[in-house]
Amino acid sequence: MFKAARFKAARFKAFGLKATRAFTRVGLTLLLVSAVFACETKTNNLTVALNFKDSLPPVESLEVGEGFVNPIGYYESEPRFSWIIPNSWHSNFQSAYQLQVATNSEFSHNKLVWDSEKVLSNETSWVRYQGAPLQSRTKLFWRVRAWDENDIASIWSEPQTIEIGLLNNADWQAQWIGHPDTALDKQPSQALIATPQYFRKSFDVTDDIKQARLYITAKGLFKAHINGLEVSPNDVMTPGWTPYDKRFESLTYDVTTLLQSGRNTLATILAGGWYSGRVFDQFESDHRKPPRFLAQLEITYGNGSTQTIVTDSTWKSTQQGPIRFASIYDGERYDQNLEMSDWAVSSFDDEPWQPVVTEPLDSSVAIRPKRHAPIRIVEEMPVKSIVSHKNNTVIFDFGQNMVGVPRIRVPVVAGKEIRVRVAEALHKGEFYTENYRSAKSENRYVAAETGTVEYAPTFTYHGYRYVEVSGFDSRQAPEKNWVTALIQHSDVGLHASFTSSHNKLNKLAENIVWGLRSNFYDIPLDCPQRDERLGWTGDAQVFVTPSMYMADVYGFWSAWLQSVREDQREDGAIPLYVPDAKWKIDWASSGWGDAATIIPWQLYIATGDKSILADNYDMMKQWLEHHKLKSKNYISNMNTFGDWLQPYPVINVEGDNGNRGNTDFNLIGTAYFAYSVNLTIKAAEVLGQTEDLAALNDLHGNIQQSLLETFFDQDLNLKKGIPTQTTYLLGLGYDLFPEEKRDLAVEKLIELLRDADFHLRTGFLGTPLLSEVLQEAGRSDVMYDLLFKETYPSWFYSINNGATTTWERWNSYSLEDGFNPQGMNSLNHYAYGTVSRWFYEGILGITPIEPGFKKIRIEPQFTAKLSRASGGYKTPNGEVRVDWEILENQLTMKVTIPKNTTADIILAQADYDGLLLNGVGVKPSGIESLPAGNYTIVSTVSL
Ligand code: RAM
Repeated sequence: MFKAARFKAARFKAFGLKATRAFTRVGLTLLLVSAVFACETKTNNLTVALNFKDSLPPVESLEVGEGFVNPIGYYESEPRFSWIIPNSWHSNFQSAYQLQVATNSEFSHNKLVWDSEKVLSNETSWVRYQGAPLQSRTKLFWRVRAWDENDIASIWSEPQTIEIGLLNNADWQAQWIGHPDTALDKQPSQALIATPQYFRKSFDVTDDIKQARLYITAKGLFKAHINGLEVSPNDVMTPGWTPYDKRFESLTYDVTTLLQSGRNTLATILAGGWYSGRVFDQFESDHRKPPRFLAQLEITYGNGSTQTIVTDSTWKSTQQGPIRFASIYDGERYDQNLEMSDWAVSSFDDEPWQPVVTEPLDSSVAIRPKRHAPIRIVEEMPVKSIVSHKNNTVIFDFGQNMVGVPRIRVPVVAGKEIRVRVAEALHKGEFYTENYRSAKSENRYVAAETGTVEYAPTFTYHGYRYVEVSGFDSRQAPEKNWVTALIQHSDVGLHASFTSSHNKLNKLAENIVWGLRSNFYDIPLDCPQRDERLGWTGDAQVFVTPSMYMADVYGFWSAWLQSVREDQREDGAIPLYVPDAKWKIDWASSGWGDAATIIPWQLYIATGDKSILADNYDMMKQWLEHHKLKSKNYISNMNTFGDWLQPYPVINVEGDNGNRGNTDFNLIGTAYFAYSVNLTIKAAEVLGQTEDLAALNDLHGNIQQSLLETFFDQDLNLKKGIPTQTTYLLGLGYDLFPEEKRDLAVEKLIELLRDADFHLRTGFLGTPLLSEVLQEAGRSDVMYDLLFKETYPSWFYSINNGATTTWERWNSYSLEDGFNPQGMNSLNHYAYGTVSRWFYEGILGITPIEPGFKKIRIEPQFTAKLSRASGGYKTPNGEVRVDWEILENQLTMKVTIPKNTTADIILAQADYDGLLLNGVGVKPSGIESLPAGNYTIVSTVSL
């Protein structure tokens, strides 16, 4: 329940009392006045609010589900609604809300579908709709008003809309269609399957259109056109990647304005993508599934009648279009000679095209609305410099490693082939693609006429910084504007804002954001460039919280978790990467499969949305069953990738490449077993699954005891194997040592760090734990030492060697020697970017005390190494910001706390005797439970 009294600002008290009385007295009249008032506020919100004492300005940032604004094609039949309290409220807290959902925007009484009535609650996020479940295509309006702690109501928000997508397979009258030559009984070759298919269908529009929706998806990738125009030019690689044996995502487009009266044409290009191209496997022969296309265009006329155009046997198709070949890993081939001008408009003669083959929908494979933003072209980047030009080959440098496709605009000679290759880095000055392994990542364009062509591939993507173009008209001198990078990623809002007084630290922060941007490509990828690009679960679990600080990625992660659930095996095993239809590697790994418990829990902490736990709770429990299956006497024997890519591994077995590091595998497995049980206990508590608690608590106790007895002596020395930094990080980070031995464990860790001259000896699993463990132990000084190290292995080592993204290995590359010759070596892996979490939680000191940042702790870790740090985090309640500056031990810190939250500010290094909060002296306890507002703190600090 809401406890506002303590924070009530005295100066608004009288106002509040008057208003409350007024509200009860005038009741309905006030509602009517509010409605009139709502119109007026459009012109002058604040002035009107001040004049009209009984109403507060409306709530803001109204969203459906994970950040959708007025969505069409929405995926839930019982949506969740969220809003935030605006800064223009004088008061700080919500004490109640009312949410209405209606079939008209006037919210007339007889049109209400659901009215929550006034609910006494401070909740502003994830409020679940409780009316009758919404059906496919339903279009509704919703609005919210809220009351503050003085029971003064806001006016209603502007009406918002929500439209449901096609929720069931039964909603589809369409059938899958394909080019007849690709029919399975014709045993199509791999080459034929990799040749894009073109489809078209013309139809008449007979009346004035009120609304038209295109529901669309593919087994493969599609690019749709209506009357020659692309339906959604910026959406690429749709529908995206899900476990295709379980589910495809459909997209919904509003195409009302693309249609015209009379003859219209719906047309599409279809390619194999992740469905039937090469994915991880080395041999193309493994992929013989022909791509298929599915679309349903639903037109509603002004007179209420409807018309539906579906993919069926009346469509025509060809494989003789200009895109001759398309592959995620290998790039695209385009032949200008085969261009079919106007192929997507009604006047085109499709006589030579063939009727398609059709396939019915498979009832065991769901088609569901896409539940997160598609990959889009989000930015165009110009070339920074031309690196070299010799023998009709030119190399362009964008100055930034990133992901997407290059668009070329180059002079060509008829009959010649232009070759466009990409690379992440140069090796000793030469174009280097070895680290792409078998991925050819090459686009070819055959020119039909001499002149200038513009071309960007449609059905592939690359991770790159450099572009090499050859075969152009050699009479022309290359210019920088010949190439533009079309940057693509899942269209998540970016709000990483950390900066400091230290340039290298800022560069590191920037590189980490590029790591995120490069690898959030419909699913969380390990890397975006070589013949891999998979949803590796271990990388994902370490990066989930850091990513939440930098971008609006809740929808991205919750969508991917659905795929993880779908791919969980009967014995509870979680695949090494998701989607994973193949299970080529038939085992689960500790630290990787634990994504099943860690990601839901971390998302719950960041958002406060219990449904993420409810949706995944069964998966979490099933994963524990798998842990049990792989352990004996509570000691795990599960396979593991270990502390992946730990530097300086001691290699005991000949032929071992040392990638898995030296932390004992069973210790890692047992620590993750315990941690996963611990998180499941917490989830059970939140969800009220009390019947599970006794057994889970017992299990946790037993694992912890066995772990201590098996691996450690009384003084926490490791009984066998090599003690590593990660050994103690796991014990401390996952709370496995008894309370009275934590200090001892910290000493052991620091001893090991000192042995390494305060350099890292940690891989994927250990590295993310360092900051949290050291800060909690009061040793942020050590964390700063590690963070500011310049030499290998350290974060700044990569910066010193020209990195523009985070690397897979601590020594992936050096300016002097070029690429590390080890085979597996990407320059764009986000795993070591987990340290960004500490920029927000440590350097700025922003952490949630309560899930969803309802209560916030602000505990910045000051250091003599930095004179300034600033940044913010977009919590579900609004932005919390911290800016601090220290000049000669004099701290000035500005803090912004969002409405409807409170914050405790803890300044361990401050001298409280002279501390001023907004000019007033306070005791340390005086900086607790601060309500929303802007604060300035001045104090001397000892560093
Ligand atoms: C590599 C991937 C990934 C890692 C696995 C174990 O191939 O790139 O980052 O999680 O191996």
